[in-house]
Amino acid sequence: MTVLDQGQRFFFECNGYLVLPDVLDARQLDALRAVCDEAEQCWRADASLAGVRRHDLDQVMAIVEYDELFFTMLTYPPVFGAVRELLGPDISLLDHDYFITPPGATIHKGWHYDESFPNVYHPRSRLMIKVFYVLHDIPADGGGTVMLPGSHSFAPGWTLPNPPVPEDMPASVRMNLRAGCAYFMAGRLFHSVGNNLSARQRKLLIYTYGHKWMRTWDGYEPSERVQSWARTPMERQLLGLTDPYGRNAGWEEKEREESLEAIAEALE
Ligand SMILES: O=C(O)CCC(=O)C(=O)O
Repeated sequence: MTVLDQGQRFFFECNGYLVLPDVLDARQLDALRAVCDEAEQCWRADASLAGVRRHDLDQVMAIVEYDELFFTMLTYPPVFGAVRELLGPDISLLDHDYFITPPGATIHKGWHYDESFPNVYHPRSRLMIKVFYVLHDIPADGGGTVMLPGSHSFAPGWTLPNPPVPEDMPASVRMNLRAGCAYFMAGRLFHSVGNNLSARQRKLLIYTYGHKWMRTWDGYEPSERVQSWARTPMERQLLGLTDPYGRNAGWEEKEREESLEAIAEALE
């Protein structure tokens, strides 16, 4: 049985992104918000902890390091299962962050794509998928990610506009979503952070998945503590602890159940 139905699959193939509505229930949201708040406090109290500290963005880098719940969410079946279907069984983890965008944060010419490898023919390649968990409602003017649907398959050489106001990009869509939704995009999809003109902080938990033969992004190599949390072959594969060219870890009914149990335990 597949996680994505045919309509979702076609939507992703055509548009390069997909929204998964209401994948987190109230209990999961509460638990994730609580560990995010703790991580944020710890990160603010220690300037040596990695991240970006800017007027328009606080990026707590390597969020998985802060709590085992972030780690268990790596294989959250409704989302991970979908991403694995799109990337393939050699899936791995490349980076993971917690983004806090303050009210009033504006972005000038923020359009870009994450996957910029000049020797790859991108329209037919899928190297990365970035997953965003929405932890608090994002209103229409709340800085939701803006995306240009279908741009993941634009041929090399396209010169894309980069309007000063991200939302002015023609044909773009905004990820103004309610808490509990997740969305993900292909690494080559053209996108931008939106302008947060609302009075609320925008808070997102972000995981980027790639293939196990790709290197983990610098600064995201798992500590021994995080490595010790990896109990299943898939968790070890995600952390880059298996042979990059060897057999892929399984993800059958048994692994999905184990993952759900681990999440339930972490929520207790
Ligand atoms: O924060 C966002 O909405 C988008 C983040 C982004 O542009 C990125 O992670 O590459």
